[in-house]
Amino acid sequence: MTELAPWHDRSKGRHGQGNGHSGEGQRSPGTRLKVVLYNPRAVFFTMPLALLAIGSELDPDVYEVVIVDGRLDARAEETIASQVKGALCLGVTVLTGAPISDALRISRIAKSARPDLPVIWGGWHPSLFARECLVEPAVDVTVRGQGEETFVDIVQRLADGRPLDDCAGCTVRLADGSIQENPARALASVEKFRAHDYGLIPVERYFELKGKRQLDYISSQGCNFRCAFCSDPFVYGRKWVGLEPTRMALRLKELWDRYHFNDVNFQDETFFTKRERVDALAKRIVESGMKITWAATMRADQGVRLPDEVWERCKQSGLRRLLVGVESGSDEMLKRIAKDIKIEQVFSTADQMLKYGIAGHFPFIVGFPAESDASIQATLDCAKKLRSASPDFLTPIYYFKPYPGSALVMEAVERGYRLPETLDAWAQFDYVAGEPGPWVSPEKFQLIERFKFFHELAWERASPAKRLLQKLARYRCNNDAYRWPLEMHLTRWLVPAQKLS
Ligand code: B12
Ligand code: SF4
Repeated sequence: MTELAPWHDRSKGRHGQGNGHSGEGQRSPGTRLKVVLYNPRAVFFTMPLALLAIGSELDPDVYEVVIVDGRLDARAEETIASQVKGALCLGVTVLTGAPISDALRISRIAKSARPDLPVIWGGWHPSLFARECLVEPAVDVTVRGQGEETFVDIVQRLADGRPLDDCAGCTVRLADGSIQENPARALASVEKFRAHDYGLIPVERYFELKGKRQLDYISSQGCNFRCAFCSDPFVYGRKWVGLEPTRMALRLKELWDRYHFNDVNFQDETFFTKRERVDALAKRIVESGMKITWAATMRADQGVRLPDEVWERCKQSGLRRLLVGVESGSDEMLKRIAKDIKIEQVFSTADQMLKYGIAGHFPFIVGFPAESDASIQATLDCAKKLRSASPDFLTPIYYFKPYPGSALVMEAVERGYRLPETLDAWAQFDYVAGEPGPWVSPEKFQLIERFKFFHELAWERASPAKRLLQKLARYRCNNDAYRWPLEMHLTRWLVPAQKLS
């Protein structure tokens, strides 16, 4: 850095009081202070809810929030370089994997346009690697976990020229170049926060890119569970906070009147954590007269405990699809990964979904460290049983990848597994595609890939042209006969696989 920014040191005064700051980003009477936020490029067009959350929390009378989304703006570099002129700071949301390289690129561009600009990273990767992200000179501050209060605090301090070295919830590079991790900030109730201001983003553009009028909405943060492959317990400490249902239904109705969406995708980790909340929300949606469908996440144990009248009300209010993480078809493996569900609960929940005509997404993971062949086979059998129960039940199978911050990864690291060590290496880390970890043999990998292909084809709603192929696929699946997969090679040659991350 060419100049040490004022937030580094407590002894420096407010802007304009001889702190060496360039003066850009200060507020003159009648003008608002600009805060620029960036969402890195990604494959899907989910609305940038993290940026909506932190941007909406800033007082609109004082701050002008500009959200730039790399997925919407083909010239994001130029937009950022020009937007950061006169801005108070740049905030970037960062997921582990490919989004890191775009986040790095944009942060570096911003810094070269404005060397004095504070650049703040938040989101899942900085929450897991707060210190490591600060090795990058273009990043000045990282925010850990829930961001609303910490971001408001940071922005106000920057506006006042106050230092960040006692700002809870963030990690900062100090004036002497050392990195200081400030104490964590307690998880606040999401009810305290302002309603998300969708006016900060071009909602119609997201509808267009998604190809449907689907609103993304977040109704809670965190999760009470402890799955050993997931980073949520690490980031949110097994705590959960959710919006109160009556107010949420009113907010949704206001948004419906404004944007005329016909579907809501609740992006919560565990939407069904409090069944009374979901029940009340479903009732309010029905009473509001909104004509919508909705999709959300549910754990299999929650589905089993959900009374029939709540299933009924959810369906009536538009519930169309549930994502139920199964992870493994082996009860023994489920125990090992601390999923705290049983396979029989998955099937009971699936039965309820069939009964109420609700589609399902049941993701699985194979190739956990030292997973046995029998355990993998149990997963394939379970996926087959679910998938063949309905063409509306999808059973994607992913390979275990070491998600940072999870208990399984810490275990693997203790046993010698090496995680990427630099931000650039993390950026290369592909969670979804690519080779499985060292825990799946090449033969197993081949079998699983073939299984995935035939099993998907066997039970989909096939067009008449595909019926013959489908019959053949069913024969293969029913007999576990996956040798000489000519149909697979031919199809993949004609239709290359979609990129997922
Ligand atoms: C939508 C979503 C996506 C979208 C992202 C769209 C976008 N905006 O670019 C897409 C589909 C692209 C995606 C991709 C992936 N995702 Co995803 N995704 C989600 C999901 C469901 C919702 C995210 C969200 O908007 N949350 C709502 C906001 C309000 O919460 P938040 O993001 O946590 O933000 C808060 C704080 O983190 C913080 N914060 C966040 N950003 C910033 C920035 C600043 C400046 C500050 C100050 C604070 C701050 O403040 C916010 C408010 O409190 C989450 C689960 C969840 N419920 O969070 C998973 C989740 C984030 N994804 C995850 C994973 C694993 C993936 C994938 C690997 C694919 C997969 N298997 O799902 C890829 C990885 C990315 C890649 N390599 O491409 C993991 C986390 C992984 C990680 N370490 O980054 C999560 C937590 C799911 C899980 N439990 O496993 N994902
Ligand atoms: S996998 Fe789902 S239920 Fe398990 S800890 Fe993560 S968010 Fe919670």
